[in-house]
Order: sequence, then structure tokens, then C-alpha cells
Amino acid sequence: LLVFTDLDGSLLDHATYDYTPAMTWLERLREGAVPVIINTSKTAAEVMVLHQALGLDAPFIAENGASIHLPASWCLNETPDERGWADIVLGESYRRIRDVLEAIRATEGFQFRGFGDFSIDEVAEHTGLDIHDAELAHLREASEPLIWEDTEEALERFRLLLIGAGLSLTQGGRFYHVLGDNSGKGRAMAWLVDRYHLLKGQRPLTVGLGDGPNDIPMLESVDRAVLIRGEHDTPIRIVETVQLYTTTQKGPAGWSEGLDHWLG
Ligand code: 2M8
Ligand code: MG
Repeated sequence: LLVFTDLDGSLLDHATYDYTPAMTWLERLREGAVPVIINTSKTAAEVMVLHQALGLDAPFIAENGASIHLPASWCLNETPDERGWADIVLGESYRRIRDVLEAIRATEGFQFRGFGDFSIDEVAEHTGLDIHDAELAHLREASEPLIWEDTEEALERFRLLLIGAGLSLTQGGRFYHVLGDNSGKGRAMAWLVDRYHLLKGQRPLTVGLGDGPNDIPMLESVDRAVLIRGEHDTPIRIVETVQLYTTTQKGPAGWSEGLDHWLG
């Protein structure tokens, strides 16, 4: 069994980033030696702090699937660095993403602002993170969160121009995110399922939990999906073939409700 989970609005409360309502289940999963694999828009620097606080030993996925981080026990031909981690980048580099965004903005005149345009203080203001955490969120490696300040029509044109440049657009709880088109939460998850298969000789049963549009590819690839009631009005449609449970509660309380349903 592998549990894949989004953070903001799922394991963590959307506004306070608290996870205490999920602690009983986290403890049960630890006792059962079930890997809890974080799959988030957050940067590796942000996840590393939480990974330690939660005492996890599983791999994790950062920046909406753009990078995968393996502890030594999940490595095959990768060599862990001095901290004991091997990093795999599936997506485009942050530099290339910013270059494309700046070129598109210059030629099209679209109104948007990304983390690369923000100071640390502005990141803190827009996310509700404290300055230290905002600094970690600012350390982007392979995806750019942005606030769209233009029309819906312009957004559709922007989306097409990104595809033309080999990039893609997805949506989290607060921001749009631009990343390489060969990444995404579903693809990174599939990579780790394959790795587990190679290591253990059998495919795992997978449970996935998420609340946002960016979680759809992950929720559509797991055996048991939990759609956590979100903050946003964007309706989330999951293909009907998926074994899906939709929670009545939000954030970490919904997270536990979903695990009660599938594993209780
Ligand atoms: C951003 O991601 C969230 C997650 O869904 C969002 O779009 O709302 C990221 O920039 C992440 O690095 C940051 O920690 C988070 C804070 O709300 O916002
Ligand atoms: Mg979320």
C-alpha cells in the first residue's frame, strides 16, 4: 500500500497549514509501515521541513510533479547526496520557464505576476506563510506559481502559447502553476509506483488524496481516490471509472475522513 497526498487544503489546512486532525491516521500509517508520499506544488525546500516534522521516511514529489526526491532506500542507480537524498527533475528548469513567461508577457501584454516578480514579503502576503516559509516557497526549481490578473479569454490564449512552448498550466488552491508539459502530479506518481514495483517485485495498492484541479491527474491514476472538499468554486470532475470518495469535511479532517472510508 502506498498513500499519495497533496498538502495545502488536504493534509494541511488551507489557511492555517495545521495538520493535527490528521495525526491519528499518520500514526496508524507509520505503525503499519505504509509510505506516505507527499505530492505537492510546494518546493523541495518547503517539503523537506515538513517531512522531518512528520518523521516520514518515504520519497516525495515537489512542484506539481516537476521533481521527485528519493531517500537512499528507494534508490537503484541514483546516488544519494550528503543529505541522503537523490533528486530527479522531470520538468523544465525554472530559468527556462521564467524566460518563456517573460517573452510571452512582452509580446502579448498579458497581466499576471509570478513568484519571480514578487519579493519574499509579497510571497508571504499572498500565501499567509511567515517570512521564513515564504523564503522556502520562493526557492523554485521547476515550476512558477502565478496570479492571473487578465481576462478568461486571455488565459485561454496564454494556455495555448504555453503548450506551444512545451509548457503547461495547472491550478492549485491559490495560484496557477506553469511547469514542463511532461511533468504533473500523475506522471510523477506513476514513476514512483513503477519504482516500487521494481524494488518489491509487485505493484502496490494506491490511495490518493487531494482537493484541487492540479490533483486530478493523481486522483485519476490511483486505485482509491479521495477528493477533499476544497475552498475554490472550480468544479472538479474525475472520470467515472475511478473509485472515488468525496469528503464532507475540508483539509486534514477531510483527509482522515477519506482514509476512514477506504482503510478504516
Ligand atoms: C503555492 O501552492 C499552493 C498549493 O496548491 C497553491 O497554488 O495554492 C506554492 O507556491 C507553494 O510553494 C506555497 O507553499 C503555497 C502556499 O500557499 O502556494
Ligand atoms: Mg491542494
